[in-house]
Amino acid sequence: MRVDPDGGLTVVPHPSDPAPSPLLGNVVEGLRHRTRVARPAVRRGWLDHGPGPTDRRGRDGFVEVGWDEVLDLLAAELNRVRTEHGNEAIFGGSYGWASAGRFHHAQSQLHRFLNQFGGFTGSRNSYSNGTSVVLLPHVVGDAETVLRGASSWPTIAANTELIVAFGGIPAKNVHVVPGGVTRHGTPGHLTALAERNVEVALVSPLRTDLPATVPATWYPVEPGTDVALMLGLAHTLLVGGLHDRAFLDRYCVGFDTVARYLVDGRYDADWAARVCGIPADDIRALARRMAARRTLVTVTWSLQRIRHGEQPVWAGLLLAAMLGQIGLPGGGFGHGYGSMGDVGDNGPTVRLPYLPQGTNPVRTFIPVARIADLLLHPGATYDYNGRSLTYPDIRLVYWAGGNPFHHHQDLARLRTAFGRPDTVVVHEPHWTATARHADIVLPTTLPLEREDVGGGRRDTHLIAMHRAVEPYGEARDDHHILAGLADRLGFADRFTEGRTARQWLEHLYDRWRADDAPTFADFWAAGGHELPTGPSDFTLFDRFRADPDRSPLKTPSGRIELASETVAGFGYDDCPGHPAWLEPEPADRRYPMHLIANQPSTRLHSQLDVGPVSRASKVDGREPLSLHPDDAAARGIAAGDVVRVFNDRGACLAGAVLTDGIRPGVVQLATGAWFDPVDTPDGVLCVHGNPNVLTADIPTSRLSQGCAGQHARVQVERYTATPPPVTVFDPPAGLAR
Ligand SMILES: Nc1nc2c(c(=O)[nH]1)N[C@H]1C(S)=C(S)[C@@H](COP(=O)(O)OP(=O)(O)OC[C@H]3O[C@@H](n4cnc5c(=O)[nH]c(N)nc54)[C@H](O)[C@@H]3O)O[C@H]1N2
Ligand SMILES: Nc1nc2c(c(=O)[nH]1)N[C@H]1C(S)=C(S)[C@@H](COP(=O)(O)OP(=O)(O)OC[C@H]3O[C@@H](n4cnc5c(=O)[nH]c(N)nc54)[C@H](O)[C@@H]3O)O[C@H]1N2
Ligand SMILES: [Mo]
Repeated sequence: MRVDPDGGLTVVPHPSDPAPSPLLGNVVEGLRHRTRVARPAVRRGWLDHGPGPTDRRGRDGFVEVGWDEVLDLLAAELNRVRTEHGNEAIFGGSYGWASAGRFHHAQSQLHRFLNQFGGFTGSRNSYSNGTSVVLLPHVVGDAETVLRGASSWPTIAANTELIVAFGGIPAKNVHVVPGGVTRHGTPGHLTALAERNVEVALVSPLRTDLPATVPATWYPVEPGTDVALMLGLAHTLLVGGLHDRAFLDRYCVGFDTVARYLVDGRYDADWAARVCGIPADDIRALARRMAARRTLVTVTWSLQRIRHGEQPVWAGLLLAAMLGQIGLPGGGFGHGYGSMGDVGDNGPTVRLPYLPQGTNPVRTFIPVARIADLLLHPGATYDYNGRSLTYPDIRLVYWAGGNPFHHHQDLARLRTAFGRPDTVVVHEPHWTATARHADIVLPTTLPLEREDVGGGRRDTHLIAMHRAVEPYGEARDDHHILAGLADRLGFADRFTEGRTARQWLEHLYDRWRADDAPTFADFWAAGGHELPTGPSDFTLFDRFRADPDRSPLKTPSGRIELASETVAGFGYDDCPGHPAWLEPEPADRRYPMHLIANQPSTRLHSQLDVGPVSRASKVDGREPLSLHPDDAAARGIAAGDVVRVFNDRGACLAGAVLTDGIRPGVVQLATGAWFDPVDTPDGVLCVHGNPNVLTADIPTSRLSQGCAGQHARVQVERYTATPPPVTVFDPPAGLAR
């Protein structure tokens, strides 16, 4: 970031970054946009009537109040809830991506605060890969083996002959890593694939899920049917004797169970073709190519973010095991190439400084995507990974650094759920939909308004994040806000340990610093520190391959479990004991189109949707919906038209973009347009284009209870009435002082 002579700001990429992220273009305008929260604000109904369930959240006006007053009110309310209902009644999971920076990480700050306050009901896993991290321990012992144990991009470029990429390798996603990326390496690695003529089988309804420069065959699969394709490939390998029996015997258990399933169920290429829409001859030919080459089977995280999302991951591992190349350079199985910038990256692996959070005295948690069920069904029991859990009775919801009205499914249902607690508290820099559904909104700074130490997973540098501008309005750092509350609640000394924010940075840095790293003062003055390089490839599967008896996996058998007695023992019909074809959401004649709600290419989730890069992608101010020209013609839709996308759960408006790079019958609407709801007789209408009004709030399965938000069944029509204006890029109406 550079401050220009006229006081303007310019984003200057790191000098060593070969491919700066286009998302940086949203930062400067987002910083001073009129949707910034300037002062603490309290919902009028909460001020007038006090805490309690209400359907007014998201509909009432707000009253601005001073910091002292709002912190007094909030401290008293925290005390009331703790005294009357216990700490378990506070939900502080607070899932979300907040912003870069190791100290001012909002969720870490909130968890430290709530732990010291006596604890809170938390959440586990992520929306990103919350299904895989529950499944994979049963199959390969731990999730890290797969998520961080695969070949690096240079190893792939040097060894791999064929990548079978389920979900593709979408270049739009690789600029992003939690905590940040100094050097964006993956775009260059993708170019290297093209130069080395690595062949890619792109399995996706969208042609854009692989850069056009990489040589590819496109298999435009029907959404949600990858498992059928995988089983058809596996069946072809099996009956053709193309599978590696020696590998399966030595390194896996359960193959016979799966083989019987494939044969008895006649899951052959002809069956697969009927389900997934790829011709049977193409499936058989692809299976033969896979067996003849050094082949990497990859599955993006999106494929586990659907109903029965465990299955594509398990079936992908099955395919790779049958090829016998797991643990060979550039072969085997990968998960998340193209989902996140650090997957396949070969940067350092050093630990980064972090804020100690202490421990949570409350053991109660939810799998993260069960937030609406938690609020709606206190006392209800449900299954999770072999356990039976009970939802506690939540009275206070505290969110800092996330946007559930971005990330959760079925937003009309979430609205109802947010009506249930007594009090909802949100720390936010912007008037997001979540802030608008809160009782108490506390304005927080953005990273450019404070000092921090930055670094992401496998990052090459630790960055001294200097302050570039003064905080907006009366915004305060999350840490400062929580310190003020801790002071009122009597534990400020424990929370701050007597340090200023700057002293915390120095303290965390010194605790982290190895002997050869510069002193904090030198690090701060230099603006950063290049981290020592780590191993370029992980060796978890290599070691297992070298000697499975001496380096067994952490599964019950020590082997790859292609069938798991543990999972079978849970008795879940929606996640049996081996990879299986389970019907997706049943087709509904009223909603014939498949919606793909994937990550946006022009922003990070909902963040900085007000910025120019994000806005430039909109069609007349509404989120673009991609559809095939044939589907458009059948509906009288022309490019640029406002369309209504709807199902039984709700509706949204979007702007039509026509492309033949999408499978007919499929439409694509990225996540992240700020939710802009209008109440209509038919239910909620988001006039801006947020797909989560359409997605179902269902778990992937009883095993992992993961997020299944990637898909929905919808209908699309031309919107002929005068479309209501998008108002969410203005501060909320009825904001009074
Ligand atoms: N339909 C559908 N839904 C999905 C997905 C999908 O594929 N389809 N994907 C899911 C996935 S993988 C994810 S990870 C989630 C992402 O969901 P989130 O992580 O909740 O989304 P963000 O928009 O990144 O929300 C971060 C919020 O933190 C705020 N913020 C930024 N900096 C600070 C700070 O310093 N302090 C505080 N207090 N706040 C700050 C931002 O303004 C923003 O509102 O979405 C999920 N939702
Ligand atoms: N620019 C940008 N990059 C991001 C993010 C962002 O918000 N913006 N978010 C980051 C985060 S938190 C995460 S978790 C990752 C998520 O990484 P992913 O979950 O992998 O990303 P998505 O873009 O949701 O999905 C990838 C592709 O899967 C394809 N797909 C969807 N359904 C199917 C299907 O049934 N079959 C097949 N074969 N393909 C399908 C879609 O066409 C989609 O483009 O992205 C990260 N990167
Ligand atoms: Mo994510």
